[in-house]
Amino acid sequence: MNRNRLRLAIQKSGRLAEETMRLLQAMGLSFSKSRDGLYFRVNELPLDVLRVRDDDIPGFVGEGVADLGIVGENVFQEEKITCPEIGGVKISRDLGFAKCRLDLAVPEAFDYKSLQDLKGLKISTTYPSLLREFTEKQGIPVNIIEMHGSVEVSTRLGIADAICDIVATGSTLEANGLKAVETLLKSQAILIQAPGNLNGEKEKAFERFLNRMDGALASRETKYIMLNAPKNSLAKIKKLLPGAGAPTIIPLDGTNENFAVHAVCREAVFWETMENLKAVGASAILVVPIEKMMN
Ligand code: PRT
Ligand code: ZN
Repeated sequence: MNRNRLRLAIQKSGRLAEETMRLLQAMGLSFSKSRDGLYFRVNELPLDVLRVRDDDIPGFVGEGVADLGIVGENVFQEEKITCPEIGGVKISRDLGFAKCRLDLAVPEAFDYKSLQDLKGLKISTTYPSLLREFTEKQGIPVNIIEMHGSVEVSTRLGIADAICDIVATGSTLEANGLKAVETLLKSQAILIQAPGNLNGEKEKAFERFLNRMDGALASRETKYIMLNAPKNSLAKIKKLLPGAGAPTIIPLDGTNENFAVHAVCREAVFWETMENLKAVGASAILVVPIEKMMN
């Protein structure tokens, strides 16, 4: 592997893998397998992609094995507490996918009022460091049982009184007769960056990488909206367009009574927004995705 090429560590398979690849593809990147099959070479930038277990990503970036990593913030924060090398690693972007929470949960029948109720109890988790930090900060001593999977069944098995686990929709908790009572961390996929400066070539590659990533992230939410409206609706319509700068307003029929309004909306456009636009006089409303964007 050529050390003049930027290195990005991503999850090989699992909940982050697919969305991560989709983001890289949305950045216009394509890949060829290295001769030894250990990593992917990106064709468009001097960038190599290492595919590893997510738990190894913060450490690799901290030790400089990789310059960049894409990982869940929960894993990053957990590893950061135990590994001093990760101390200088920076979060450089929130990526908006793999959203979840690290929650404390107790059996449905548990009459939970406050964290005090967990004093001295057994809590099983795959995130012992975050749990220890949280309970110590709150001054609640607990007995932490570290597990490497199946945390959600540990109360039924009598291994623990409560659990501390990742929750997304909440259906796993529900299926196991548990209820969430506290949130320790809100998490999503993040781009992390090694401490220290990159040398010339890599610095340039990183800048291009970030520009493309920002473009891809922005265009994911951003929509192009077109509609027709009578003159007296224009002011109200401008106020309703979510995250739009100055829209383009074009007279439709030479009468200066009816106009076409075109705008780039930098926030999600919901059905409700369209209904509100219609209610103030807009018609023929079209919302179309933007494929690429660069500012
Ligand atoms: O093999 P490798 O070590 O790389 O992967 P992994 O098995 O350790 O992790 P993986 O692929 O399961 O998850 C990767 C990351 O996805 C996590 O670190 C989180 O940042 C994020 N993520 C997002 C989730 C979830 N959503 C999620 N729902 N990680 C785990 N879950 C599990 C959770 O542990 C629980 O068992 O799903 C269940 C809860 O889901 P709901 O929808 O029922 O609430
Ligand atoms: Zn893992």
